[in-house]
Amino acid sequence: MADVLSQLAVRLYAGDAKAVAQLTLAALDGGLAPSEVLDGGLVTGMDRIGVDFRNGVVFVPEVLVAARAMHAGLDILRPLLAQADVAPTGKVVLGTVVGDLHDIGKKLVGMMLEGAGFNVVDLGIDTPPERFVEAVKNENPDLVGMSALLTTTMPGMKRTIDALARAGVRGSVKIMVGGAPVTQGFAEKIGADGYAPDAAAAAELARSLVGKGGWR
Ligand code: B1M
Repeated sequence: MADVLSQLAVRLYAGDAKAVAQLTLAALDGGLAPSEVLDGGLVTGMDRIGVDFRNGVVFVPEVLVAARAMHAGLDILRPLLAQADVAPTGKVVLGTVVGDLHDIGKKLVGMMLEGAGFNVVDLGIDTPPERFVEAVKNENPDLVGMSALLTTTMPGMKRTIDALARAGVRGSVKIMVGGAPVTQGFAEKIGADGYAPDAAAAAELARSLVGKGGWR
């Protein structure tokens, strides 16, 4: 069975959705628990692609194809995990800030977070502060993630943090920010809890912000 899991991670890395679905079913048929298939196969494969993406070994298209393959496995596991009551790593409300229409990087971050076991609520693009506030109140997440690709929309991150504070919910979430023009210094200046330069680092940061360590 260990062989099926390592095959699963390899085929996920290669973006072979059909094989990932077949191997996920084979692992379950072989008696593995859904959580073992998730951790030992899907998350392991996503971890590898995340690290290689960060190191410039693979690029955006490969990550997108691998994430699609991960979904082929997740679609099979999701109902079984829900039945088994396996707790996710945490819940993240994610969005591109107000005025900003860029979403490729944010989607990658969302996929890596899912790969790290998070339940992701994606608010999409051009997300005003009030939408983040509403989502925090309704979804009760552990984390809020904001993405900005324009220097002109970065102030939307600070406005969102201020709005969360005014609504009395700032203390209930950790806030992480990212996007090409965003820096660690900017994140500190606006009072975010963390900054990540890329999608793999975002998943690693999210895990540490919820107290679940870095990569497994
Ligand atoms: Co726009 N654009 N764009 N654009 N665009 C940039 C960002 C720009 C740098 C191009 C340039 O001039 N060289 C420039 C910004 C300049 C600046 O402000 N410094 C720019 C501009 C000016 C504009 C417009 C104003 C152009 C115009 O209309 N005159 C306009 C603005 C629209 C708006 O948002 N209101 C505009 C529009 C567009 C398109 C719609 C055409 C399209 C977006 C399509 C889409 O996203 N669906 C687009 C694109 C594609 C780009 C470039 C070419 C590529 C962005 C991208 O997807 N990168 C970009 C130039 C460039 O970056 N080379 C550019 C790939 C992606 C994987 O990387 O998004 O950085 P990235 O995400 C990374 C990290 O940043 C990080 O992880 C990701 C994965 O590693 N990350 C996070 C991202 N979010 C994170 C969140 C986290 C943690 C990490 O925690 C929550």
